[in-house]
Amino acid sequence: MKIDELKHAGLKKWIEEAVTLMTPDAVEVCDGSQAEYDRMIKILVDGGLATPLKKRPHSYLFRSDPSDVARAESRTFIASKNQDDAGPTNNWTDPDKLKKEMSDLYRGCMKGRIMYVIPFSMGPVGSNIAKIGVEITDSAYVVVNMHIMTRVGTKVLDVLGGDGFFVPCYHSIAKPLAEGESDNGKWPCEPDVNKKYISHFPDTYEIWSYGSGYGGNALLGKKCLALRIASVLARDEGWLAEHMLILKITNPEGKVKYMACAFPSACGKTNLAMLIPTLPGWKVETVGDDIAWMKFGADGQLYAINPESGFFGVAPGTNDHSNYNAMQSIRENTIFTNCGLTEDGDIWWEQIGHGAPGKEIIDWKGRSKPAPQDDKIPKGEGAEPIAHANARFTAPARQCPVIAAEWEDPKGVPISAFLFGGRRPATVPLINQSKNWIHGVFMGSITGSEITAAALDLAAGTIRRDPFAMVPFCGYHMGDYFKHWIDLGKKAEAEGHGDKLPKIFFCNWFRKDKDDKFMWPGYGENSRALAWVFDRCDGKDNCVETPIGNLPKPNAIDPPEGVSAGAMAELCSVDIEGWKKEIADVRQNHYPKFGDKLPKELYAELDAIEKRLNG
Ligand code: GTP
Ligand code: SPV
Ligand code: MN
Repeated sequence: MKIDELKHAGLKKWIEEAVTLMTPDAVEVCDGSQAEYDRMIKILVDGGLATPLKKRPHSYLFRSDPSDVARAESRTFIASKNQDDAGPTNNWTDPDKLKKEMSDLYRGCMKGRIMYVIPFSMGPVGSNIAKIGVEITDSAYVVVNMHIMTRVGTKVLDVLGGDGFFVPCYHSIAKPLAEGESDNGKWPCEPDVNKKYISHFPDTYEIWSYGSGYGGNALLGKKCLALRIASVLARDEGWLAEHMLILKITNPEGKVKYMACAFPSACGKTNLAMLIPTLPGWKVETVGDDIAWMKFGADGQLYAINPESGFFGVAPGTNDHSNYNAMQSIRENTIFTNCGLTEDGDIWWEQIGHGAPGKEIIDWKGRSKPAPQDDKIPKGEGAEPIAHANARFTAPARQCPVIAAEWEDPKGVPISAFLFGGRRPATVPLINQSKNWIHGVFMGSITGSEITAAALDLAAGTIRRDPFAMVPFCGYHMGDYFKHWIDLGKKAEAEGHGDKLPKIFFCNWFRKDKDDKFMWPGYGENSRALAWVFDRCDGKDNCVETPIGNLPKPNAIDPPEGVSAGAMAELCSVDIEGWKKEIADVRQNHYPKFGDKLPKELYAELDAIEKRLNG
């Protein structure tokens, strides 16, 4: 499609401005067809960027530049007019200054390349919860990934009509081509991390990204639109845009509930969303694995949709035992980035469940290495894994064997419970129910986790507070964000719907013993905690009140194989001294960051829990 054929005058003008600034050789408006996908793939294979995988139909491996392997948080900006609107957890910069700086970079940045215009819908096309974005990009890799992760093309333009609202998203990989030059197998991007930009303009709902071609930096529907910009829209319009998976769970009697769970990046959302319960008779199905958009219905119930249509999942650690359904989802039509390549033409990564076939393997940097005999993460000095720790697969959600029938229902699914969690080697119990909504918001606000490889510029392994798993993704001041959560609860209660609010839980699959071993086997065994949550939502008498919340009664959760009764009791009890330290840290180091914007209700919760711990 040509620009002239577009019906939306504002869209046309915006594209024309971008063309003038970025000077591509040609412009194409994406129609979202299979033919278009195949054509992009051919360009990527011909350019030496994609390797077709003999073992997986219509699947390709990409190797990115070593500078471009994860989200770049230090280069992610919230450029609100008021610095105070960005808050202490975001990098703020003045929007006019940033636009000027980036316009200079964008000038001529697409020379020698094609500009692709991608109209996309976050959420089922036409759903009243869905939002439309349009991404301009010079990356065919972005086009094929957007085809999988979002709903792309002419059908979106039809809904947009002549004057509909869309979020304009600029993206460039920052690698113009000289006459006769081609990518020639080298991932194009700006290799200097400090020259990459992932910028958000919340006052005007715009996104400008420059220099990175990877994941959330480049697929702008995902973290940029569906979380950072959408969180601002949600605050303004009274709904929630959250870094949460959505799962459907059915008990042995056939009763169904839906849960939405927030864990930081690489802390187990995709795994939990697709888990195969070890508890007999229980079933889990997937609605979404990363993002939830939620609105209250006229009946006072909170309904959630998954705005995405694919999974951009962490590859290492995924195997038939840990996540069988993900392994099935990636058998075909899948894009792999930064995995190993085996001699027989398949992907490979650490903890995939088996060693690599043949004598040699190509690692994520394109080097030939001896094929590993087992799938252990290499340890010791200079040891390098074959796949990057943040290697990912992009797969269509419809390929998941346990995708829930209602995953594309435009009205969403009713949420009974929220779970917050992270990687906490100590202190935080396996599962804990909040005393009420505000106490639940308090627990969400103090969530912390060990840092993972999902962000470029943070020291993996250290613990940081990541309230609601939203620190990298909240597009405004997090003190206001906490208030938004409190207000939604108060409003529901004032309207007589307090009993329909989701119950709030705190979980931790990552407790470690003194030998640094996980105390809880995780994965499918997490169904034991989910079953307890399910029964709590039905008011079952299976908990004991403690200073930190409602914990499972002794024996309420059967220990899985390999977990002793003693370990189980430890996982489900309050570590009073540990919690005293936790609370002191929140008071001294965490809450003061939010200044006056920290809602007084949360300080009251902090006082109350401290008193209970000392009592
Ligand atoms: P993002 O896509 O970055 O938001 O990550 P995510 O939250 O979806 O995490 P994912 O499910 O991809 O899991 C990340 C890593 O954690 C993988 O290596 C998993 O194998 C591992 N993991 C997931 N669930 C568990 C669990 O219950 N226990 C343990 N020990 N590891 C887990
Ligand atoms: C995350 O980091 O939480 C992801 C991957 O889901 S990315 O899309 O790159 O943000
Ligand atoms: Mn994520």
